[in-house]
Amino acid sequence: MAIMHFEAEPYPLAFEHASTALLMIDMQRDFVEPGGFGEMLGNDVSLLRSTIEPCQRVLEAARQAGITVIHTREGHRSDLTDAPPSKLRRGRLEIGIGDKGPMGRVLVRGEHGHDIIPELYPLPSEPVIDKPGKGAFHETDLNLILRNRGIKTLIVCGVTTEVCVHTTVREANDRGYDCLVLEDCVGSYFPEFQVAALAMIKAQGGIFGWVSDSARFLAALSES
Ligand code: C5J
Repeated sequence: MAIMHFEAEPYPLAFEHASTALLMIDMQRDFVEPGGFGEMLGNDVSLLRSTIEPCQRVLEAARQAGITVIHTREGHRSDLTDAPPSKLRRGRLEIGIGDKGPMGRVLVRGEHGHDIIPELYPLPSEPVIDKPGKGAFHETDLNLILRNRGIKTLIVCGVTTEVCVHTTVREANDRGYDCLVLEDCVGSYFPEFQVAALAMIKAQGGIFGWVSDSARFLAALSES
């Protein structure tokens, strides 16, 4: 198949369908939906919800184009044995990881709030990576799946930009993947972090990767 290009900053990124994967990071109810854990902590979830529609368009286009789609969820075993004590203590929260929250036990696998929002729900054929950390490579089989499929380029969407998206992009970068982050498909509760996190990725000639948007992603796919 021909080599195509995504228009992006700091410069266009070459890609082939077969070696490209869409990574949808942590689009979970507890982070994104009103009434979830994120909102309970005082965050404005509308800043994250603005990503849903562009993510839907990107997800649909990737599926149509036959691009590998992989979803991630941050969360833990119900006995919390995979949660570092430091993570459980962090924040000194009254209701934190493993406690009964507004949508079930917070960030525990199998709970309502832990699952992916219906608008972006994975197809049965799409791998879902359950990750105990912020980065999607940490203590998961994501790298194995990507290598087995011959993936070299990652299109990255999801939440939150400066936490799980950034950590994953940095991990991917060190493992030799090219990452393209779609700026309207990643969201932060903190507008200033959104701006800074995206700037960091494309700075210094693309030190962690490339930044583009859903319109340019869709345009590149429609030309291919
Ligand atoms: C956070 C995430 N923010 N998915 N998780 O704790 O970014």
